[in-house]
Parts: sequence; structure tokens; C-alpha cells
Amino acid sequence: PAKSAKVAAVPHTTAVPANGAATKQETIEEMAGQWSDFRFAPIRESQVSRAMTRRYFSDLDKYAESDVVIVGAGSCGLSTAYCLAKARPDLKIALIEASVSPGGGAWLGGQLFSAMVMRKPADAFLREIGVPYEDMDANFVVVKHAALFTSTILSKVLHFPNVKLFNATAVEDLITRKTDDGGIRLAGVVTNWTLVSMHHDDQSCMDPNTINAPIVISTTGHDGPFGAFSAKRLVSMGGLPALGGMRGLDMNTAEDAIVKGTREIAPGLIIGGMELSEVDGANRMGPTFGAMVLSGVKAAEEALKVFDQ
Ligand code: AHZ
Repeated sequence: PAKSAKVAAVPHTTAVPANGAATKQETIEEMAGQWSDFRFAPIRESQVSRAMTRRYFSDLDKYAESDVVIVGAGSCGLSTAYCLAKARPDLKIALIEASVSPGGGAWLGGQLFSAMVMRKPADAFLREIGVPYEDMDANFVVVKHAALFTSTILSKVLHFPNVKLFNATAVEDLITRKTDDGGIRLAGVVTNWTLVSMHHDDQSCMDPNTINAPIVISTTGHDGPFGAFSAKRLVSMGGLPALGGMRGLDMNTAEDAIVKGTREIAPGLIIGGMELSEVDGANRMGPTFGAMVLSGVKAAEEALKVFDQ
């Protein structure tokens, strides 16, 4: 029988295989025209399973105590993760996304159109992450495809060694503690694989998992089957008297209100992006994304204030 290998610390990138054997790193050009002799390096199926599961469960173990949990990896959550991870490489940041594909509504600009509009001064964020844009006039810029923005920010966030994205994972509840004055403070989140979360009605005994963290940043978007999750849960727990409810579309008031209003709503819970419109009764802005990225900048700033205290 095969001896089980000792679990070693997993480096993020390596050019040398774990067994230490040096391999020649071919280029794509060197492979050209060599297909008759072509052969993949051999592998045993269990090596594939172990390569995935060992890392996943080691990450679950590592991030069970996180410094920050960001709920929702839409345009606001990803921007928050980027700013926070860049400013504080020492913080352990768990990014929880219910969908298999992170990005929320930012894969398209609006309706089913490709281009993404950002009002100035949010163009600063595009320059920060290196996304090219067309400068329209003094007031706004256009990215040729929303997916260019989303894939770029996603790639930057995933490259940070201090961020772990748990996608296909839903936050099902908040972990709270009673404060001395009878209020509540956040102490983390309750999670489950989204496919499990969706079957609580027809399966039994599917208890969740937990992540402890002193700061939870919720960016789950406006109300919907999964949206405005933390705001709604806070209301049902009595931590917030009622939802303000998102109001009709007004680009000019909506974007300023979301950015300025991004704040710690309850001790340990920062809410940003369109989820905040449900808390504050703010207008929606429709297909302009400047407020989402700058709300992410502000959410990160609010979190840093807590750590710097
Ligand atoms: O899957 C959701 C999406 O990717 C995820 N999410 C929601 N509930 C969750 C839960 N656990 C884990 N319980 C959850 N993940 O959160 C993400 C939210 O992304 P979004 O794009 O919906 O929100 P945003 O605030 O980042 O961006 C909003 C974009 C909008 S909506 C709008 C309008 O309606 O007028 N205008 C803009 C720019």
C-alpha cells in the first residue's frame, strides 16, 4: 500500500516540484511542431485529488480565524479586498462568494451591454489596477468591456498571498456576541457550500461551518435571493431597526451617497456597495460602477481604522 505523504507547508508558486527533481521548463515555442512525440508528464489520479483537497482543507484550517471576512465578491467586494490586501499584507482576508463565478454584476456594463461606465474621479482606481479606458470628457470614462475590469481586479486580488477566495460558498448567518450595553458585535460568519445552502428544505442534518473574524465587510449587493444578506440578518436580530429599502434610480445622488455612507453599521460590521442602499434607503445608480470601486476603497479604510485603533 502507498504510504501517505507527510503534509508539508504549501508554497504559493514554485518552479521546482515538491520532490525536488529539477525539470526543464519548456516554452510554448519549443513545443511547436513536436506533437508526434508529445506526451504529458505522468500523474496518478490520487495526486490530483490530494493537490486540491490538501490545499483546500489547509486553507479552511488557516482561515477559520481570519482578520477580515469580506462577504460577496462583486465589484465592491473585490475592490475592498484589493485595497485591504495591498495596504496590510499581514492581515488574513477571507473572501466568501456564493456564486461559482466571482464578479457579481460586473461582467457586463448594463442590460446585456459590454462597455462599463465609471464616473470621475473613479478613473483613479482603473489607473491603480492598470485597466485601460476611453476618456470621454471631464466627467466619465468607459472601459471597453466590463469583463476586462472584473478579470483584472479578480486576478490582482487572487495574487495577494493574504487573500483566500472561497467561492461557491454562501454566508448563511453572522456570528455575534452580546455587548455590555445589550447590543451586538460581529465575531465572524457562518458558511456553507452554496449547493448545500440551497437544499436545507429537502435535506436534513447539514450543519454549517464557521469563520471567526473581528471585522466582517458585507458587500452582497441589493436585495434579492442572496443580496443584502447581512443588512437583512441584522434587522432580524434587532441590530438595526429596519431596512431603509433601495430607492429608484438617480445616478447623481446614488453614487455619492453610497461612497460617503460606507461605514461600520454595527460594531464589527462594515457594509458597502449596493447592500448599503438597502440599509440607508439610498437611490440606485444603475449602470455606472464608480461608486462600487470607491465604496470598496472606503470600506477598506474603515476596516483599517479599526485595526489601527
Ligand atoms: O453572489 C453575490 C455577488 O457576487 C454575492 N453574495 C450575495 N449574498 C451572498 C452571501 N454569501 C456570499 N450570503 C454572497 N456571497 O455578493 C456579490 C454581490 O455583488 P453585486 O455585483 O450584486 O454587488 P455590488 O454592490 O458589488 O455591485 C452592485 C452593482 C450595481 S447594482 C446597480 C443597480 O441595481 O442600480 N448598479 C450597480 C453599479
